[in-house]
Amino acid sequence: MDQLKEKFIAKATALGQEVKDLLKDHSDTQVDTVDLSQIFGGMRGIKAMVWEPSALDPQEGIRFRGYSIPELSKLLPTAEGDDEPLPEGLFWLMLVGEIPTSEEVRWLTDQWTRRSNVPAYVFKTIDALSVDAHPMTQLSTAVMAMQQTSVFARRYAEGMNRNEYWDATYEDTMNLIARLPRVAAYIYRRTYFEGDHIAPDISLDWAGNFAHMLGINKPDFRSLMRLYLTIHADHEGGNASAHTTHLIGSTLSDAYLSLAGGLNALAGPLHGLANQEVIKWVFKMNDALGTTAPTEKQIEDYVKSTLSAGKVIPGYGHAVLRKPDPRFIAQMEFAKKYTPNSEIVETIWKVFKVVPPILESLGKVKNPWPNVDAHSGALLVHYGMDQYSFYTVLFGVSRALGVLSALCWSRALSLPLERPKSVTIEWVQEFVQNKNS
Ligand code: CMX
Repeated sequence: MDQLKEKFIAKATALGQEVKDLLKDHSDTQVDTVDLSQIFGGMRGIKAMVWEPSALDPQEGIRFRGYSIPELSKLLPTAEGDDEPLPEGLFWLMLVGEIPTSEEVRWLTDQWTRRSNVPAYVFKTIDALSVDAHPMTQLSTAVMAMQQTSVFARRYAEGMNRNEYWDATYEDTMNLIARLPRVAAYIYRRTYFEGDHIAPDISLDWAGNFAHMLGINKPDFRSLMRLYLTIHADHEGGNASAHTTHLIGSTLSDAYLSLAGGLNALAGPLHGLANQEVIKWVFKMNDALGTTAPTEKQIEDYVKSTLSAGKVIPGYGHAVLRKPDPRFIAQMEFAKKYTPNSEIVETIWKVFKVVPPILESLGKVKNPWPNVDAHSGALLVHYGMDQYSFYTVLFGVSRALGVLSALCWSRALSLPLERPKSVTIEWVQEFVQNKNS
């Protein structure tokens, strides 16, 4: 058994016992009540699932196993000569709850390199789609195509003992994460560079090799990919991509089927697709104004025209956060260090000044501050990646780290089929009437 797997099952067995003991004495303990507004309002804030890799505080933002992003920037191992954290380190932390050593991270990079071979038919499946198919459609199709290599599905069909579910899920998780950069880079080069593909460089780390295969060979872009793929990895369990992955996984669908569903949720404009919408919106604004450096006043007028056309300002607002997203701030810090005087970044910073007071003045927006998607596109454009319809694929590659480490936990803790209760509006009306009579 490999070192990470061994560490994981030791932790999971111990925690599994703690959960059993807890439930033995406290299974009836009430945690929260549910309001009617939550039943109609997208189940906001209802505590109804467990999720080990990360937790989200409305004021502080995300913490991965208790660590904030600034803390992780200092603690996680980096590539030689780079300051940005390696996503391998975050995956290790999310899976077993410990900050890995540099040696452990090197081992994980090596594991993922060894497991990164993508079967030829996956590329053929992608090629069967129109080059105009949205890159997220191409990505989730490719993940579905890889499902036939699922270790879990094969072993389940052979009659696997339920005590081994976690083991097969771990294998799928490692294989799938290892292959994603190759698949995503293939989609990028096929869609925008007429299929001029770039062979992997196995001397590089997971994110560095991804940057290389995308064809942007600036050292700073590799640093950006390491940071990007780290900070987008997880945002607790209730967000749409995480929850979808969890829900599908709860039926014992394997990691491929579960992640493909999660990616489809990420592809919605209220979720991960917002990163493309932000840059699309900025480009449209610049076109309309005939400038690449709009003033704050010009931005203000454009924001107001967007709102009066009945549209949202992409990259702003959040279902949980009530402060500027620390993932936005982390990208801002990166930009200050690596991309001073970038016109597009300057525009994003002006938007950051202009939008919150306008949203606040509407009186209904619960969080007027920027989320993760408000900044990422500007950095990508700065490094030459202006094909914004690809951006959510980058988010998806990163999101796999969090949702699949959570899937390993779901299988190790034997979490059951998810099956909440729905009610009809008539039921609600009668319930309210009876309660008040
Ligand atoms: N621009 C304009 N109006 C906004 C807004 C924005 N950025 N954010 C929220 N509002 C509006 C809502 O549409 C809602 O209006 P109605 O009551 O008329 O329907 C009202 O303010 C209240 O919404 P809320 O409770 O503040 O926000 P929700 O929890 O319902 O929605 C979110 C959260 C993210 C969907 C919303 O803020 C939004 O649409 N933002 C723009 C899209 C975006 O950036 N999504 C990415 C989120 C991060 C991610 O998942 O990647």
